[in-house]
Amino acid sequence: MDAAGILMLLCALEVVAAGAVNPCCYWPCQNKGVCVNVGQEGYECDCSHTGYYGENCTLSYFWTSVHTFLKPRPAFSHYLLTHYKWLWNVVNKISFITDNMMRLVLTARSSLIPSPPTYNSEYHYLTWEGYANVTYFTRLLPPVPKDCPTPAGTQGFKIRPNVTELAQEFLLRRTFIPDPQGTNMMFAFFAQHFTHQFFRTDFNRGPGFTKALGHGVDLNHVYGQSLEQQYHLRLFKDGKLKFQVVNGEVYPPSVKESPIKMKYPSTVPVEKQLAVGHNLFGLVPGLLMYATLWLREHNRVCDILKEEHPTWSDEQLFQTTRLILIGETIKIVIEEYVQHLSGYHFKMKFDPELLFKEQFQYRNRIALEFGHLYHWHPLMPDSFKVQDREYKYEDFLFKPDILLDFGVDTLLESFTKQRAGRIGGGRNINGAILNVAISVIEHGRQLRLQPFNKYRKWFGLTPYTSFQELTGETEIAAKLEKLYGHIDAMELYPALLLETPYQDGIFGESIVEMGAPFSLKGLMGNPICSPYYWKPSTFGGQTGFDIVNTATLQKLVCLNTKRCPAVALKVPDNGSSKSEGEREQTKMEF
Ligand code: SCL
Repeated sequence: MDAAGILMLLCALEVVAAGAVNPCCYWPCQNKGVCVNVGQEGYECDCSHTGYYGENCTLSYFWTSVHTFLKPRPAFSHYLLTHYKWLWNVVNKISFITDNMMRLVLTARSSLIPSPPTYNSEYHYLTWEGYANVTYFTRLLPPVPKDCPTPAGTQGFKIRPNVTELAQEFLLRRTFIPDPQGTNMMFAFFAQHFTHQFFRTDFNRGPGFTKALGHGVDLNHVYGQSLEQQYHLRLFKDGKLKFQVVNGEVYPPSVKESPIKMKYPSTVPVEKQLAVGHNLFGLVPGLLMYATLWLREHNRVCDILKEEHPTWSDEQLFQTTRLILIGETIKIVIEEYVQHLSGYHFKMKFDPELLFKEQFQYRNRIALEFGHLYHWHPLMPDSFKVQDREYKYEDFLFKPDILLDFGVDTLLESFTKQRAGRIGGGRNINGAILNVAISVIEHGRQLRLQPFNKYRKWFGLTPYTSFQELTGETEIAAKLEKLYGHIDAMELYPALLLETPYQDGIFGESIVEMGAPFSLKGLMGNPICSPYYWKPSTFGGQTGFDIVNTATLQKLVCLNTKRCPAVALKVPDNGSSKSEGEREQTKMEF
């Protein structure tokens, strides 16, 4: 008998000695019913508002059955949305259809996210603390009860596979696997820059806590986390942010002018340490590049607002510009970033009015599970190409000089050309950052995340019945089965990366079906999307409202760079990126 076997036996004896297993560890309640243990060894399922009834919430009411019968499977919808381009080209021109489809996408996805938020990592039952204490990430599924026989409840082994071995065996890149959707480094750095405003784990307190108390798109990575940081970053003239001019171009100020606590190694001299809203953005030149673009955009919008409102104070110009940039960000994320990521031929639209007649809560709380599934380190290449140079990780990280020496334009060109790695399918994380994946798995265990299949169920997906079904092959599946014992004990993060990706897709069904609801809820749950905010006056009048409603990544670049390089979130395939003429047009429009 091996060590795991002995432990299992000991565990079984322990259980016998203690009397009985907490029945909720068997996850008896189906269809989102809530398990409550009653007496010494009993339980009850609370099936309220689930559309189901019966002891384990397994019996469906009539309309639930009708609904379930009519609802297409996610894999089917995804197939339709990513095929028949010619059909979508027609559909996309009929606003009656696209508006209704977009509304359906938004409501169907958002309805999977509890709002107001429910659990956090401290409580497996509802609490006022869990609701009110925004220093926690919320939790879609409560932690596995501490008295369960195994980390997955009752299935699988008591001891989880060694994390380092797991990562090295299944996640470590052998040879670079390019993303079949053509995703480039421009996308990868956008993702990193954008998401780090709401994924800011407070590691001093633990992996269940966050420093980003806005829980959404508040642009704290541009404006700082606190009022103190914001004041250091502001010029206090015409609403603008502080900046410095290097080689005739505008860049973020150094920490000398903006004394905020940035994280740089001591090898970077103080005058070279750029100060931006997120204290870790000195890490990657790609992050500093986006930080510079948004800083330039902020000051550009301030000029436009000041022209229209010469009487406005610095404060009003600053605050209004911030709202405009939040709007621009959401517009670009939905219509370009999510558009690209989804691979849909259906054209996504950012229009808050689509939800005005729907039941929708304009609030958001970042979930721990969202943070876990967004660890997209496979995107990172083996080396970073800038013009004719190629940088290894150690020569690229914490090198703000790369931005200042080459300039924003050159980085934009280079990052648009370089292909990113495929996220799904396994074995595609560069060794230099494998430690991050290791930490994610460790945190998942520490936080007692429920097993992968439980998340599949929550999002309306059928749980996998075998590792073969998960990975779509036999070799890795067999190894996983040996390590975990049962598919119902498989952990969330490794499963997301090891699931068979969609055909020519960046990742598989689970990342899409779990990521899209969190993502869209976070974007549309922003207060600027609510009826009292979503009007021209919020953005300083029609001009500001137009800036939001016509924002594109290409415009963000063109209006803030000298050369106006062609950019996109995927590598150019002959003729897909904008022509010189079209870009001239973009420049002329302003
Ligand atoms: C998606 C996302 C964020 C994370 C993971 C997946 C995604 C739609 C239609 N979104 O936005 O695929 O697509 O929302």
